[in-house]
Amino acid sequence: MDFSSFNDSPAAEAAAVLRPCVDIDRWVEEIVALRPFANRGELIDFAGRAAAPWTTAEIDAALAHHPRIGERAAGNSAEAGMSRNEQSGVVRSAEVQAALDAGNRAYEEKFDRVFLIRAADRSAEDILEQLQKRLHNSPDEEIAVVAQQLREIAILRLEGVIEA
Ligand code: 2AL
Repeated sequence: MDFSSFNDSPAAEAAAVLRPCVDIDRWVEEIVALRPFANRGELIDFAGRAAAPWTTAEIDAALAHHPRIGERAAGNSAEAGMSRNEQSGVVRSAEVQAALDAGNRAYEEKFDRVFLIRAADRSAEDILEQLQKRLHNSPDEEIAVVAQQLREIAILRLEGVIEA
């Protein structure tokens, strides 16, 4: 959708564009309600600040949509397509894949949620390094990192769906 259509479209249509970026109601609703934005940059800036901080419950609900790193999202929803696209650049050797699998398991055991990282523009080695580092975080430290990663993914997706 182009920027001016996003500004002018009915609320439900604008919300439908935002929701696959991150499925957090408050985020979607705050952005929809603040339209019209003066320009695309203002929309993106506001989207980065909206509904901050997210609650842990909101983050956990949004995370349920994200496949593990190394797993291909199934289906033809907008969200699944975005996820496949983000992970498409993460090329890995069997050795790195095995380490990612073990790291994902350790992470889920410790934090009881899927390890989330902005995959776009990251190598498999970088993701593995971040995963191993984040395993040492306390739950409070880690939820702040997850919120930031979710925000980065949402903004990249938003930049992809709102054309200039
Ligand atoms: C993902 C995903 O689907 N896209 C992305 O950037 N990261 N998943 C994940 N577990 O980090």
